[in-house]
Order: sequence, then C-alpha cells, then structure tokens
Amino acid sequence: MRTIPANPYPWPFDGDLRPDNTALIVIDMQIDFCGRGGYVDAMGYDISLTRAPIEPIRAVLAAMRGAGYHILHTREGHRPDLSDLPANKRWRSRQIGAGIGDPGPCGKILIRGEPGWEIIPELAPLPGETIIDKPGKGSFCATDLELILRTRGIRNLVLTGITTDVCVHTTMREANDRGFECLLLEDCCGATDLGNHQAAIKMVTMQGGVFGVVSTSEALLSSLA
Ligand code: C5J
Repeated sequence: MRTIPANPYPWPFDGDLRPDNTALIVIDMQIDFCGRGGYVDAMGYDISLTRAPIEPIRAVLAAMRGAGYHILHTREGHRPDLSDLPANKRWRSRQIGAGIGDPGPCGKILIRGEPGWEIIPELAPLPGETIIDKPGKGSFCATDLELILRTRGIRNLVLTGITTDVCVHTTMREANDRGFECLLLEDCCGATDLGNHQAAIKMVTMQGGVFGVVSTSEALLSSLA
C-alpha cells in the first residue's frame, strides 16, 4: 500500500502504486507550445506561463525514470499534407495569426517533422520511451495510446505538460472515462492564461475528484524517495 498526498484524496484510490502499473505522461512539451517563435508565441501569448513547468517536470522525469516507472511523451502535430487537419482548426488558427501549416520562424506551424514540433531539448525523450503523435487535443483521439497502456498493464497515470486547460485536461478526461486513475501535478502544467490554469486545476477536484486528483511535484518526489 503506497499513496501520494493529493487533493481531494490520497492517490491512487486503492494504494496500488507500482512502477509497473503506473506511467508518467509528458504532454506536448514542444517548441510550438513553449518556445520562442512557436505556435503559442505566434498567437501572442506569454510563453513564460507555458515554460514554467519545465524544471518541475525535469525533476519528476528524472525521479520516475530512476525508479523504473513507464514514461510516455506526446506531441501535437499534423501530417505535412494536412490530411488530418480539420478545416475548422486551420481556419480558427489563421484567425488568430498562427495558421497551422503556415510557415513561421520555427518552420510550418504544428507540422510533424518541423523544428517547432520537436520536444524541447530539456525534456527530450530517451531511447525506448514511448512517443504518441496526436492530431488533436486529447491523447487518446486517433492514437494507439489506450492499446499501449492496456498491453503494458498500466492503470495509474501521472499527468504533466501543456496546456493545463486544453491538451492536459482533455487527456485527463479521456483517461478518467476509460477507467484510468489520474494524478495531475499542478506545478508541472501551464496554460496560456493563469486564470484558466487555476480553473482547470479546481475542476479536477470537484465532486470528490471527478477527473482524478491534484498534487505537486514536491509531494510526489518526497513520496517516491
Ligand atoms: C493547444 C495544447 N492548446 N497542447 N494544445 O492547442 O494544449
């Protein structure tokens, strides 16, 4: 029996926390979301908010790697021929001055293989770590994530990355609906708006933990030590 202090309940609910049934997911820590000249920067948002989780994630990644937990990374991006880019997503992004598929300082925005689509070097995946390429916000939509988790017997998910209110939240909701036991590390996430980040954190804790629980990197690191 092992748990991590969290809000609104010690996680996981049944104390079954082991490296073989638990994964760390690092969501979309790409240049497009937290680098100069990337998608979020082009939209005019403050990238210090999306860069804030880099160091806390780095610490959690090192500890969970060292303890033998499963590690997964996701990347949002579209095929170079744009065949998986819905017309309304392209239209909406162009309206705000950061057209997905259009050229920018980091190559074509949110396109697989372009410099801006790469995971930032500070959090680069190690050989053998799973990378999920996703065309949408949720990591389960049009990917093999669920198959990989079930095949490996992973039941508990530690969620980190950006953005709290969009890709992280969508992934957490998808995971919770599928029966995965989710922990969100609040200092390991960031949004393009601080109020949205805080609201997204609060939403998780309603109804006794409607999507899972919230904790911090410090609480997780001291529990794993
Ligand atoms: C967005 C994400 N915001 N990773 N993607 O479009 O949150």
